[in-house]
Amino acid sequence: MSQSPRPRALIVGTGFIGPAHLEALRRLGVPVAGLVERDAETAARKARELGIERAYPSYEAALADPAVSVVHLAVPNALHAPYAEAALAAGKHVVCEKPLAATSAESERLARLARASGLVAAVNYNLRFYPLVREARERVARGDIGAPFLVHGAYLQDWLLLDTDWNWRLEPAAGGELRAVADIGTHWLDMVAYATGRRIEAVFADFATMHPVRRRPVGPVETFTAAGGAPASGLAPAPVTSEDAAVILLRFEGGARGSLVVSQVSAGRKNSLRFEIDGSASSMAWDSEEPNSLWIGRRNEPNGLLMKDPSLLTPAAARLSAYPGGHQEGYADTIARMFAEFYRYVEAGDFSAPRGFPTFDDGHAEMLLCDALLESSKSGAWVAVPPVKGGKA
Ligand code: SOE
Repeated sequence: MSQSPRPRALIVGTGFIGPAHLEALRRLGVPVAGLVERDAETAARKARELGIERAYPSYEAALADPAVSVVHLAVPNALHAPYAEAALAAGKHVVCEKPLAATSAESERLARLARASGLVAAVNYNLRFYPLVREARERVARGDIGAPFLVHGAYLQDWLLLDTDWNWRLEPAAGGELRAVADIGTHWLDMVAYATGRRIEAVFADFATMHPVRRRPVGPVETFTAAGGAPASGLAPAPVTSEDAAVILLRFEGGARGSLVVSQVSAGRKNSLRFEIDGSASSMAWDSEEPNSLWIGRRNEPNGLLMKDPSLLTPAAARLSAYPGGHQEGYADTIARMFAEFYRYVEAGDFSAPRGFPTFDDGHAEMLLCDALLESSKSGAWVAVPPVKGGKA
């Protein structure tokens, strides 16, 4: 019996995260049709470096190729909406980096278009795919911790600590009006809503910009590049309007309260996402820099530390562990697991089935949260977060 060919992927953008998409696709055996970069020359160079067969001269040329069936968008945030819309219009499935769009008006439109398209559209909140994050979700759902009381934690980085640190994310035209909150805060918010199974209904936010004026290198800088002194091209003063950090209070559906500190200026915290969920029966805590253990807090018995070992996990979490216990899995594995779920779904072909990956609706939900956070930071008051209207995109 002949099998239908596997869907072929297109990678758009090869900065920090595009190569991570490529690595995950290769690990899953998904064929990559080619890549698109900001210009034909860069595309040809990157294709050579990454061992990709084809460099398309433009995004339009790639979308016109019937060999491409899934578009991976790893481009600056401002391009997500126009590029995702063009991909859907060309009949391609989409995996878009987060945040889904630069504004909630754009993400609302994308979610609507995705729903109407009959295609499959995902937003890469890959961190949900850590086995022990899934384990936390399963344990909350089966009642292990009782009623969630408190959800608290932080997402801290230090790669924008110095006033000479620069990246496109600092430019509202490329990154959007919000920065630390949209870039990493939404990962945390998505993760805890997913882990608790509870929507965030209201927020109170205090945003801070530690460097209102930075010294910007003349020329582009990749994400996570350390300053290491002035570049040969020189530095120019540049005003910054987006937040370096935020302190946030949360109210979850069902009554749980929460708090979150987001920062891209916390020395020594390279990429530290931590959360704790305290329930009426027990607590759980997880840290992305030690992702293969889940702390379990108990009142009348010794506390526990659950190591990632598929033989000890719930079936849903065990399925996300590619290796046996003691074999460390991390960030890159979450992307592979997320794409595995996405491509399994695309290949199964029943698009009315529930989707086990974050959809454009989930991406839009994060944009509505960002709006509420921004409004609260301006008004100094609690702001309600509206639910996503419609269905599952
Ligand atoms: C930069 O802050 C960044 O690369 C984010 O854009 C990613 O989503 C996060 O995983 C790591 O940090």
